[in-house]
Amino acid sequence: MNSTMTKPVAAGSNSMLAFDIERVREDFPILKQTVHGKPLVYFDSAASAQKPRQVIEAMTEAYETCYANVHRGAHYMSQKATDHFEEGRQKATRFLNAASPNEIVFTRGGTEAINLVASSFGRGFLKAGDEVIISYLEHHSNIVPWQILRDQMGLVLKAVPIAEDGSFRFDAYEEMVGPKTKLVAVTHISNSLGTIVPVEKVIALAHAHGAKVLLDGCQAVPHHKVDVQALDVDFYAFSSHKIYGPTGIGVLYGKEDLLNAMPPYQGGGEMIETVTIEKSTFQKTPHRFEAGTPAIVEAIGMGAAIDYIEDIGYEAIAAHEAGLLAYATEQLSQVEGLRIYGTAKEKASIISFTMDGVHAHDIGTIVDRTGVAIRTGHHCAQPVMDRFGVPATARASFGIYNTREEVDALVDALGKVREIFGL
Ligand code: C6P
Repeated sequence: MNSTMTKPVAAGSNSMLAFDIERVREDFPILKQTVHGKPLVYFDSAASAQKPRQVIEAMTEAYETCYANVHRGAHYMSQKATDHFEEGRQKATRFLNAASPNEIVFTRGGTEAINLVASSFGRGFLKAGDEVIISYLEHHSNIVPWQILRDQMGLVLKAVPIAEDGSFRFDAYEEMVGPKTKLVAVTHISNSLGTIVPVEKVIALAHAHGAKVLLDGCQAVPHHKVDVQALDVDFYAFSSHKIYGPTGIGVLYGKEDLLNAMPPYQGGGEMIETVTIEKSTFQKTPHRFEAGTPAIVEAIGMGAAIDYIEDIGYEAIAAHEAGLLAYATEQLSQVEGLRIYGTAKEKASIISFTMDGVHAHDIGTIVDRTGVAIRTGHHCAQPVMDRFGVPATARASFGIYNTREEVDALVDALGKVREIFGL
């Protein structure tokens, strides 16, 4: 271990006095594992991030001390569980700087949050001939729901192309958006290339045409502070498991008036005011959209993950990850025959690459034998692969616990790939 691992790499006003990578790594028990006899190097945080002890302990404690169903029982334990569950919503409110907890709808994850908007806003506010704009950078979760809705309702679906460096073609978007545009649904940061989309400009232009905006923030919130009020965005979706929290829960942020005007998404317990056999009336947001028993302990765990990120501070996280990305880009660029996809000036925490003469899956398998975990394939973003004419890439994605030494381990492993393939 050399000195760069122990040196504080950043200090921010809200952050720990100094960002201490060793201390951060201590929080993640899984990082002590060895894989194939080698220390685990986890470069797959975009697929799902590892969990700090603080999250694991908060969830264990919830099961051991305050578990019951929420919003249902008059008994002590149900009220205690409800308080902790709703505290998770308060934390998510603070996390996104939403105006009210009523704007935070718990979902199963980012995918369900987007489907909720497609289904509910779509049925409530769109009609045949209306236009929805997405982009070629999208994860399948922000493509397929709109295709389904298009086919059901006769909508027109348009997609903003990607430039050669992987950036969002704002010039093309300017041409595309118009009076028929009713919704712009784009990613905040691309999960396959790391491109940061200029969402402020995207939102301003959409609003100038009277269109609403949904941002898919799944790949953004692990890395950047998001302020939904400053953005003036209408909907924002993210998953807990990518911010060091548990799976099975995510958030749909929506402006309160808009959510209250939207029809329910699913019917069931807890989302109603009254039910007779003839008809039902519905609660206001957020309960209107939360039918059935929710992910109770997961909401508590997500709250702990939010606390964890905020304790470290986004300033420190961004500085650490930017340093890592720059270092990894420089080191990987020196590997012969390696091509990086997505070189936009504004990008975060992802390096997607191919190697001449080697399939991405072979890269993944060989580096795994050295303990390095990366994702290979289309990353649920096939239109991005098509844009660059490749079936798959290898993707290294970075989180708060990664180090430059781990990048060196990846570079060594790629040397082995070249050796095995006789390159
Ligand atoms: N991307 C990746 O390896 P869910 O699966 O609902 O938690 O999140 C879906 C999703 C939506 N949008 C973006 C930008 C995403 O990155 C993801 C999840 C993971 O890149 C798993 S496919």
